[in-house]
Amino acid sequence: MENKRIEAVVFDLDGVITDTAHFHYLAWKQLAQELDIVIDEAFNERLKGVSRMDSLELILQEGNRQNDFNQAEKEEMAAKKNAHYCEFLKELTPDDVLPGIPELIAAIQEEGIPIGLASVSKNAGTVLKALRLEEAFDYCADAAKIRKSKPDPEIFLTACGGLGADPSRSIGIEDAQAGIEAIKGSGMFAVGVGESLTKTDYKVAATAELNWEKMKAVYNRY
Ligand code: B16
Ligand code: MG
Repeated sequence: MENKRIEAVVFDLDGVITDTAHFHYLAWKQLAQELDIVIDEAFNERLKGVSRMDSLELILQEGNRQNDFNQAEKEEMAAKKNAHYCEFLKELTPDDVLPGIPELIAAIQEEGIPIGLASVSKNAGTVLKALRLEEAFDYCADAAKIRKSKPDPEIFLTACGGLGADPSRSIGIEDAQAGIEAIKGSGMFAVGVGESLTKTDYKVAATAELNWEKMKAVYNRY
């Protein structure tokens, strides 16, 4: 069977390239404690792929404090959380790239397929730098310019646009359900990392199982 053309592969960052979710969690937990709001790791699952301000809203709702603060106070709280988070990022090294990712990137590069990043994190550049992966990405969507959080397809469409790729001939890789919905909404082929994900076109349990040849075989049958 003839291979179908792949015009781009677009990666999510947190949960696919590296596990910064735990740092986000610790930083939010610290802020939540100051507000007398209790959050746990199960709640943190709901924050994956959700922007900083939207995450804050979810946390305030969790503590029934959504009407207690004005916009300026909310921005101050979000900045405080980000300062905690940036402290954790100082610990990040290339050893924190998730298993299987360097091999996958190398295999895609070998075929000359452009690689993009679709992270809603405004710290994505800092994270890629700490992982020494900035060179691997041909285009990173700028989180500051994205108006709608995942599950809206905007960030994946922006990444494909930046790479000059047709979304219907491109692959997106995500670990969050909101991210999978965003990929599908953009018309791309959705690769999911995580057993519990639904609506994926191809799913693996962990990044170590992300095999380029297998992924292409499923894409070709799609
Ligand atoms: P920041 P992704 C997302 O990254 C995280 O999953 C999410 O928990 C976080 O709130 C969001 O980035 C914004 O991050 O506060 O650094 O701008 O999964 O889209 O790579
Ligand atoms: Mg993610």
